[in-house]
Parts: sequence; C-alpha cells; structure tokens
Amino acid sequence: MTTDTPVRHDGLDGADELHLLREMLRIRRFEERCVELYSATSIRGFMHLYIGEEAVAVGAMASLRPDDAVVSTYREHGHALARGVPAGDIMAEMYGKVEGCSRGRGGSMHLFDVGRRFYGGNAIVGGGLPIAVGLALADRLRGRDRVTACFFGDGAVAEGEFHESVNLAALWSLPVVFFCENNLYAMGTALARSESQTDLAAKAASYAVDASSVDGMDVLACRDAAARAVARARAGDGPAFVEFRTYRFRAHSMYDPELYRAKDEVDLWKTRDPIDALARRLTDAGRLTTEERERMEAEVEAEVDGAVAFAEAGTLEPVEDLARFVYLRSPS
Ligand SMILES: Cc1ncc(C[n+]2csc(CCOP(=O)(O)OP(=O)(O)O)c2C)c(N)n1
Repeated sequence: MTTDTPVRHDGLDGADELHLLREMLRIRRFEERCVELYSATSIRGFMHLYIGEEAVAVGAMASLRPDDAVVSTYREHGHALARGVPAGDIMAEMYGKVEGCSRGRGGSMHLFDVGRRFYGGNAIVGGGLPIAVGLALADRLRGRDRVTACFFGDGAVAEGEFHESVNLAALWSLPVVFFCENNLYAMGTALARSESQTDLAAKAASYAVDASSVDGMDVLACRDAAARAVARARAGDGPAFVEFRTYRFRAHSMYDPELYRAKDEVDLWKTRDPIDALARRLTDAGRLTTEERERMEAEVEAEVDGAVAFAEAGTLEPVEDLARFVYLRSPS
C-alpha cells in the first residue's frame, strides 16, 4: 500500500535535533569548500553536489546501526559524512590521494569504506540496488538482524535494476530499505518526461513492498519515515520503499549549464532550505542560541579546514603501484 507517512513534530528533544543540525551543516560546508577547491583545480574529474538534500542523508542515517550496510550513488558525499566516514578521508579521496577512503582511485563518485559498511559511491545509475539486495540476502542467509539502506535518485526508478531489485527483495522478504531521493530531475530530464507513473511510491507498491512518501526538506520527517522503514525491515517484515521529496540547489554536476529548469523554481525551493528550517524551529523552541549556532559553525569550519589540510598533505599514488589491485598476483 502507498501511504503518506505521518509527520511527528513532537520529537524536538534537544541534543538529538542539535546533532541533526550539525550533521547537515557538516555536509553543506564540506561541499561548499569542494566547490572552491574544484574551481582551483585541486579537485578534478566529475563532482555532483548534495547541497539542498542534506535532510535526507542525515534523517535516514539516524536510525541505522554501525553494522547495517549503506549503498549510495555518485551524489554520495553527504551519505558518507553522515555515515561517519571521516571528512579527511573523503577530502583526500576527492584529491586522488592514497590516504583517501578509496585509496585515491575512486574520486568523488566512488567513496567506499568497508569498515563502516559503506559500499559506495556507484557511478552507474541504479547500480547500487542489486548490490543492496545481495548484501541483504547475505545477512538473511547468515541469520543476522542487519538492515541494508540503499540510496538512489528518481532516475534509477526508470531502470530495469530498480524493478528486478525491488521485486526480488519483496519476493524473498529481504531486510533492505530503498531510499529514493526524488529531486525531480535525472540530470536534465524532468521526472514526467521519462516516467509514465510519476507517483514513485505507487510504482514501488506494485511490487508489494511497504511504500511511503515524505517531505525530504524536513529532517525530522525524514528521520521518522526512515525509522519506521528500518524497524520493519529489522523485525523481518520485509523491504520498504521511502520516497523523499527533495531538491538539489546546485546544478546536476560541475559541468551542467542548467538549461532545463527555471531560476524561480530553484529560488522557491531554496526558501525551504532544510538547515534554515531546523535552525529556525530550534531557535523558536528556545533550544538554539546565536552563540551556540556560531560555535557549531566554527567547529564545522575547523573540521573542513582539517580535512583540506589532510588532503593537501597526502601523497599521489606512486607510478609503480598503478597496476596494484587490477591484476591478481598468482600464488608463488
Ligand atoms: C546506467 C546509466 N545510464 C546513464 C547514466 C548517465 N547519468 C548520470 S547521472 C544521470 C541522472 C540520474 O538521475 P537520478 O537518478 O535522479 O539522480 P540525481 O542525479 O538526481 O541525484 C544519468 C542519466 C549513468 N551514469 N548510468
């Protein structure tokens, strides 16, 4: 069944909400610095920013345990940071340094951290969904009560991998949660131009999974919807699909002239900035003072400075290591 998840706003419980605010700020400031570094050519290659969508990663990640698995897309800096991958490891990866979380071999689109059960960073649209189903199947076979969270965009819902993955997950009642970040566009293609059914939760529900839609600009709503989906999956009640209605404030990637959407539309969504919205709510509730906000900003800024310093001080891979991990060494 498709349901609209009820939003609970009774949960303004001080420390928790400040943590959500700080996590969203970390993502925002990290990526803003990435833009500067990209312009300065310290970061090269492709780069897709998450700015505007922070509430989804932060809200959804809040209900996951460290032994759960997370699978993401090429727009994954926010997921990696919210998952606990150190900012320095991510920044060094963006720089292509050996100290990066993927040893400098993946770059922006292929952040990976097995220790934190963060399985990408996948450049192929829809490519993460079968990986997530495989991880969830492995947990099921081994009798673990772990959940796999799979993040993907609205564009992936038009891919065959979405249909095969959701179908199998439902058929086998696997503990996987499908977190769809519907930011209305797949690169330059509006949803209605590529999908006959634009109600994505209805589409998922046709595979008999629990499906819901939620305001992706409201971190508390995201947290509540994800908590419900994760709890179901962990209890053995099968997969869930959550559509987060969100928006990216920046272009698709650093190379996109953005000819497919009106500036007015972007400006309207910016008035719903998830960071401002939570900060306002906390301030109104008397839980956030100007001094606390400034302190938080300064701490986040210092973390980003540290990440950049770590990346700058890192080393590029030596030429003699280029074929390492590419060919299997035959046992001697
Ligand atoms: C299988 C595949 N087809 C096409 C592409 C090219 N491509 C890169 S991003 C993108 C749009 C994906 O949009 P969406 O899934 O909505 O994610 P968003 O970028 O909006 O977060 C496309 C078509 C690709 N990377 N992989």
